[in-house]
Amino acid sequence: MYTQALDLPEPVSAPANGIAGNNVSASGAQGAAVHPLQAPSAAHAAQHAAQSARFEATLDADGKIEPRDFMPDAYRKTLLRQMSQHAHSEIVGMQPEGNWISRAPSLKRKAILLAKVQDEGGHGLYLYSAAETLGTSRDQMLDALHSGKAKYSSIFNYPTLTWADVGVIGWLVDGAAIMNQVPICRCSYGPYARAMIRICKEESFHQRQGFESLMVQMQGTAAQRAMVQDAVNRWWWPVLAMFGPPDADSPNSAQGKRFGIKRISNDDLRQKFVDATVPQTKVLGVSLPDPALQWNAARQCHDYGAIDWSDFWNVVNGNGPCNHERLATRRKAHADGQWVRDAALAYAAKQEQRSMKEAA
Ligand code: BYC
Repeated sequence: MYTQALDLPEPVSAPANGIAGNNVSASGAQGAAVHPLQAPSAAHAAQHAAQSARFEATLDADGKIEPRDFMPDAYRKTLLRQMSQHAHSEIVGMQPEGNWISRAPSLKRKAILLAKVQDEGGHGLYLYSAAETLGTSRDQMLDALHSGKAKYSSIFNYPTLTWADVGVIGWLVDGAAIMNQVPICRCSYGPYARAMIRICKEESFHQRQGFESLMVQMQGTAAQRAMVQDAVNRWWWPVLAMFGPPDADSPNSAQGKRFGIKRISNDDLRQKFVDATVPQTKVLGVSLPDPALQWNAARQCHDYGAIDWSDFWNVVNGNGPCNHERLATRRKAHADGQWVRDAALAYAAKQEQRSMKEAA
């Protein structure tokens, strides 16, 4: 779907202004390499200034930065942080719904759920591949996840207590994910933007299947309707928090916007999500657990109640209801898959030996 060169250029030493970069221009042309121990020369400083100017001009023109282009360290770091967190969220996000594959109420629902959970795994793989183009290996990213250093979305640390939770995750969690991720299709980093196009198409199917599953349950018995309402009540506030802290408390937003990675702010996305969801609740016949929720004619959008940010930070800091379980399951899955990685490496080594023998 998207290709990206992994043969990243050698980094050059940090110039006098302390911003290290690689020696490839925004147009992909190779610049003059500078030895790491050599003092930054005037020529090097000029080269760096030209590269930075081309980088800024690409951003101003809404162009794409590609893996072999020059990029400032701060850009690389910001992207790696967000893309790796995003990839981790996708693979940890397989767990809450994965728990229901063996308990799906019909063969049809089981097949849909299997496909959805597999899709999430696939999204993680696209995103790890895209993030690797920034020069950090998948192993390094996974180590950061497994050691508890890396973040993943808060939303996956809540339990899935009933079958209705699976529908609500599709409807609300994937719905929120689409709201957040469609603007990322236009982000300035080529591999991330291209990966997001396919991911968003799949998320759209995920959201629809969740809504359809809930529609069927809402046409069932009173107990089924109560189960759906209970799931909506439990997921609504964590889903709103999923968009991230309020803009005023979002330390990464300014830089994300300047770099063309973040196109719409946390609060604006949250507002768009509330406004899109309220009419859907009417079709479904559920209510949202927020007495303050009401249409504001002056603002032409909904007012909603205060989010409990202490709960959000508690979860982000590792103390949510399922953080320990999610991480333990992830570590075990990784350890259980060691034999697959070993087998793949052994096979690749054998193939290489064979082709070398043939070439000799
Ligand atoms: N959970 O300055 P801010 C899916 C952190 S999975 C945890 O606003 P930023 C799916 C944030 O990282 C899709 N942490 O940050 C899968 C930062 O900490 P650091 C998940 C959060 O980056 C399976 C700090 O709070 N989506 O769709 O400007 C089944 C301050 O925040 C969260 C993505 O990953 C959170 N919710 O904005 C179903 C989308 N929110 O890094 C569905 C890509 C904030 O400074 N990511 N933090 O230590 C983004 O768009 C942005 O990174 C965020 C945060 C909007 C999440």
